[in-house]
Amino acid sequence: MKQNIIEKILSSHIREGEPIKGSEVGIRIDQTLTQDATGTMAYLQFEAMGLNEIKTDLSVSYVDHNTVQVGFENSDDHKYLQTVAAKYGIVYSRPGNGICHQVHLERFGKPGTTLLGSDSHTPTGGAIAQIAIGAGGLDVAVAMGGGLFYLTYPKVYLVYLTGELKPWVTAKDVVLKMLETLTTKGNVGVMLEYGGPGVKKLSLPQRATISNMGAEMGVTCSVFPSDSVTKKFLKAQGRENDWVEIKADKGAQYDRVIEIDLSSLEPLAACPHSPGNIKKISELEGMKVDQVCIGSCTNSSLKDMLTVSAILKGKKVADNVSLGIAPGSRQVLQMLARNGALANMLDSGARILESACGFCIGNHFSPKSGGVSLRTSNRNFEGRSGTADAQVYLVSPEVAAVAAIYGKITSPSKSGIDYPKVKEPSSFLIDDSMFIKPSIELKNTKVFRGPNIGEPPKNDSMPEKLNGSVMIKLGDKITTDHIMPAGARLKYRSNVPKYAQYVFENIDPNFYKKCLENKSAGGHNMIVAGESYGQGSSREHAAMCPMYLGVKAVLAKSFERIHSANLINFGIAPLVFKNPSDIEKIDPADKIVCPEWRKNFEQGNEIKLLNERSGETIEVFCNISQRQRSILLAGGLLNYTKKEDKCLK
Ligand code: MIC
Ligand code: SF4
Repeated sequence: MKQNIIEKILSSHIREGEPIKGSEVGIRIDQTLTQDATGTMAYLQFEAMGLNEIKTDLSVSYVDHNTVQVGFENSDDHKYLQTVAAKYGIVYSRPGNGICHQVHLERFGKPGTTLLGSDSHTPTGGAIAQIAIGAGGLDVAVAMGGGLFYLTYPKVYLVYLTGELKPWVTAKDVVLKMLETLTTKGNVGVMLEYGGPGVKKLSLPQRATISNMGAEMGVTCSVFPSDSVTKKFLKAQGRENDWVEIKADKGAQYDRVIEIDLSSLEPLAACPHSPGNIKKISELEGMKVDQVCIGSCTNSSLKDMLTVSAILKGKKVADNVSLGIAPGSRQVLQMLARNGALANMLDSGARILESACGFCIGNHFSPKSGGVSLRTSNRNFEGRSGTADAQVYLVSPEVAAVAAIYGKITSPSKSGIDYPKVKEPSSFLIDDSMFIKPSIELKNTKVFRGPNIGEPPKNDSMPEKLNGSVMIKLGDKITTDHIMPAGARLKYRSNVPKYAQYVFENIDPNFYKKCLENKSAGGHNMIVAGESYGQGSSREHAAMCPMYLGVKAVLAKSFERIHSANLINFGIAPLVFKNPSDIEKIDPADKIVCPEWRKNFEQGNEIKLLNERSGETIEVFCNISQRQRSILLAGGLLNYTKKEDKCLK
C-alpha cells in the first residue's frame, strides 16, 4: 500500500488498535520533553506511579518558562527538576540553555521517531520529520514509564507547496496563510503533511516556524519530509548519523489537499486577539507601535536572529519603541556573540532578553496599558502578554525589526532597507555543557522538594449521581490562558491549592470561592462554554485545578484535542451538546442534575441532563473511547493507572 509520511511513521509505532481513521490507537513514544512549568507536575505524577526509571530512548527536562526567579519558588522547582532527572535517567537542560523546542530541534530531534512533549508547541519537531505531539504532563509521565500514548488515528491533509518565497516574505507568512485557511478551530484529529516542490526551498528553521504554529490551528502535528535540507541541518549540528530519508510514496493518499504557491504570498499579521485573525501588513501600514518582541519558540533560530541583526545594523530603534530580542537557545546566542551580530543588535538599542519563553508567556516585558506590541511569537490571546488591554500583533522577525526602526508598521519592501540575504552556517557551535546527562552515579541523587512543591491532587471515582451547579457560562474559543492564567501566576504551578485560586481569574475572580463553597456543601461544579473550548496550551493545570475545585463536567459545543484529553485525565467529563442551541437553555447558576450519571458512562449511553430551574432536558454526548470511559469512571488517569496497572507495559 502506498503510504504518506505520517502513515509510515505511525505504522512503525502503533502497538494497540487499528489504523482506521477516527478510531483510537496507542503508539510507542521514543522521546519525551517537558518544560519546567508543566514538568514539575509531570514528574510528581511520574513519581506517584512508583516507577524506577524511564523507558523511552530519550527524555529531556528543559527549564525555559520560569526563569525570572522572583522569590524562591522557581529556583526550588529547578532544583527539584534537576534532582528528579538525575534519579530517573532524564537529561536536564539547565536554565539559560534555551527554549525547549528550539534546543530539542538542534540537539535531539530525530527523523522518523515519535516525540511527546508537555507543551503544545512540541510539534515544532515535525520540521525534522518527527511525529511530535503536545500533551498534558500526565500523558508524558505515562509515556516516560513506557506506557502508550493514545490518539485518534488522524485524517491527513497534504499542504502542497509550489514556487518560492519572494524577498521579505517568510515562513511566518506561510503559516499565517495556513491559519487563514484552516482557522483556529475545527481541526481536531487532523495531521498536516507538507509536500510539493516548494518544500525543498524551505530551510529547516523555516520549516520549524511552520510546524510550530500548527498548534494554533489545533492540528495534532505538522510533518515535513526528511530530505537533503534535513541532512544538511543535522550535519551542521554534528548529528549526520541521525538522518534517514523519509518521503511519501508516489500515489500516497490524503484526506484533503491544500495548495499554496509560495511566490503568491505577501507579509501578513495575526491581529488582536487571535492567531487566526489575519490581515496583510499593507493593510496595517503606518500603525504606531509601542513595543517589539523578537524571539519565542516560533522565530528565534540563528537564521531569524542573523536576519534581524542585518536589518538593525547601523540603525537605531525609534524613540517610541522598546525592542526586546530573545535568541532561542544558548547555541544561537553564543554564535551571535562570536560573529558580531549581537553587537549590531546592541548598537541599535535593542534589549537582549534571556534565551527563554519570557515575553511570550507574559512572564516579563508586558506592554504599556493599551499598547501596541508586535511579536514574532505564536499566540496573541487577550491578556496573555500580561497587560489586559494590550493589542498584540504576530508578525515575522523581518516585519518586527523594520517596525522597531520606523516606530510604525511598515511594509519591508517599501522601507528602503536592503533585503538581508542570510546564509545558514555549514556547522553550528556545539557546546552541550549546559545539559546534565544521566549517569549511574547520579541515580543515587536525593530528590529536592521546596515548600512550594505539593503533591499531585487526588480525585474520587465518578459519583453515582450528578448534582451539578453551573459556576460559569462562557462563549466560544475559550483558551487555556483564560482558564488558567500563566504570566505572574506561573510560579504556583507546583502548588495546586494556591494556583487553583486563579482559575478564570480574569473572567470571574470569585470562581474558585464559589466552587469551593459548593464542593464543601456536597455539590458538583460545572462549566458551560461555546465552540472550541480549551484552545492553546497543553497546561494540564487547566483541568487539574478545576478538578481540585470540584468541577465534574464541562458542557461545550466543541473541545480542542489536548484540553479534552486533559479533562478526561483528571476525571472531568467533556460533554458536547447534541443540539448546540441548547446552550441557551442554561443560565449561570442553574442546577443541572443527572440521577443515572455513572450508569450512563458505564453503559456508554447518551446522557440526558435535567435543568432543575426550567424543568428542561438537555441532551449531551461524550464521544470517547472505552479506555477513556474507564479513566473517567476511575476519577482520572492516576487512579486508573494504579487500579488497572494498565498504562505501563
Ligand atoms: C504556552 O505557550 O502557552 C505554554 C506556556 O508554553 C504552554 C505550556 C504551559 O502552560 O506551561 C503550552 O503551550 O503548552
Ligand atoms: Fe515558550 Fe512561548 Fe513557545 Fe510556549 S509558545 S513554549 S511560552 S516560547
